[in-house]
Amino acid sequence: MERPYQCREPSCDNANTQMVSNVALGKSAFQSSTLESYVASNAVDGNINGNIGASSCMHTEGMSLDTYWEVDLGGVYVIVNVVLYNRLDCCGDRTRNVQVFVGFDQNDYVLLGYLEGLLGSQHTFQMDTHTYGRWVRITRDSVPDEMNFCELEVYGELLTNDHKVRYGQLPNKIGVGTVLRSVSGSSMVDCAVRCKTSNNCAGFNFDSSTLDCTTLGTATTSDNVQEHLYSYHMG
Ligand SMILES: [Ca+2]
Repeated sequence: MERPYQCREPSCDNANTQMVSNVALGKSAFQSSTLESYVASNAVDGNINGNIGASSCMHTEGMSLDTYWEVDLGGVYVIVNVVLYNRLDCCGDRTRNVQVFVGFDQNDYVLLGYLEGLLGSQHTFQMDTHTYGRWVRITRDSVPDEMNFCELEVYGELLTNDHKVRYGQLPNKIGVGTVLRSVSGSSMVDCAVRCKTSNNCAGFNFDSSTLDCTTLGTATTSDNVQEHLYSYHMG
């Protein structure tokens, strides 16, 4: 299944005709515990059948606030949205207050999606512009119960040089790299702190007219490191 990719970076004016695919399909998945044969990989097997009897749902064991499920996409992707398909034969109310974390690694998770209350049969978590990551983790806020859902799809495409933007123009130096996050309503000091306290941030851009703060960083690709000389640009 493919869906339109909404590219919003300056460097990809012609990219809106591109299609993205489910990059979680068949990837390595893990969960905090497993009930019987309902392993983590059941949620990335391409089958959205919501009946637990179809052996295509994941299921953790035991009541715990620390329950999680996660998938390693195997590379850094531009993530457009995440679609979660619930268990339908019973127990769908366990899938509530769902949190979607995205990270470059398992120590770098950032909460980027949240749905308060019941999920229903399925839900699409739209990611903000400049969402990059390799790992996607599902948890729930304050739900001390077993977790069971039947499929998780991550729509995106592999991060390449085509996604990188030019920024931080200083005399004789132009930085070329990836945007980590872009938030509005910031101050220059807040923007600097945001970068300093963020993993992978190598620089930032603060636009004093729009108050937009953009943090910039390295991507874990095999690109020539010399292309990623970052600089600070006080817009
Ligand atoms: Ca499945």
